[in-house]
Amino acid sequence: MSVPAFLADYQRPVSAEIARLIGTGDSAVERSMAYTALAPSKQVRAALVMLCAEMCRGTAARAVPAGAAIELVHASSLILDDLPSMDDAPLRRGRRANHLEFGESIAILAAFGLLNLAYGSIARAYDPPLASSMTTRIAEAIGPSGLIGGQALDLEATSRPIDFETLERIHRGKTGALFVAAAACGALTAGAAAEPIAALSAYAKNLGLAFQIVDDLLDVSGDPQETGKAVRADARKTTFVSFSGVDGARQLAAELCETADRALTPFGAKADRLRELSRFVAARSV
Ligand code: GRG
Repeated sequence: MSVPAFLADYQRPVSAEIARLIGTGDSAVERSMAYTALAPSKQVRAALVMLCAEMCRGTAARAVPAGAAIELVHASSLILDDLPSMDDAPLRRGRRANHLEFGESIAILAAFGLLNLAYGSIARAYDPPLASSMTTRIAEAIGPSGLIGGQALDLEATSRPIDFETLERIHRGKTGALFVAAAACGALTAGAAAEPIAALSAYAKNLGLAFQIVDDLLDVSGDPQETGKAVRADARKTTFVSFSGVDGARQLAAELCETADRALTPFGAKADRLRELSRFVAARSV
């Protein structure tokens, strides 16, 4: 299944904001930042930010800086994930990995540059109390109980067998945490109360894990022309597919998307785009 048509409406302003933040790219590190952050991608996480803002009577326009910041964090994590000391991946977003193009030192600096752009842009775009709530959520999502913790566990797991609970913990951290931060930040830009933030976070938590399970499926059977990544890059790892088989993993992703959709009940028909997003996540080929 290809991306929902409405994603393009969210991608355009987010890409423009990212380009504006990175600037003209005169230095190698800026070119390296732009190379990954502006490469063709789905920008699902930014769309989640903006859709969640709209869910809480906010506007997509006001959520653009938050969406761009979440995508900058995601791009930073992709550069780090591909490094030789991490997943050692050659291809990303249909291009040679950042470190192969710019060298490892510049790639690492570019990843830190993208993170700092993300925090700085939120601090400038929103009033201090809101900026503080959002940066707290993002910092928690990146930290030892989120992306960094998940990645560390993942690296340990390449040298030993792991159980299903550990596999789930790895990916709730590596992938799920940023989805949850995206949903919460979107809702926060709309001044949402705790209850809708909790419902949208529950949606995003399940969607994020489903997204990762389908990522594992695409690693086995995806088309590199569509995914922009090498296939069987995870052959050495325990994945949802090696654990549950292709059919089992597909079933699990579908169930998580159904659970995600149940969290949308309070929003009624207003949440139809989020339901379309979960249908896409369950069946995506990109
Ligand atoms: C300090 C930010 C930071 C991270 C350090 C390296 C690391 C810890 C974490 C790695 C997290 C990671 C890359 C998880 C994989 C998530 C995933 C499924 C990526 C693919 O996402 P898509 O399909 O890709 O949305 P596009 O290219 O469309 O954005």
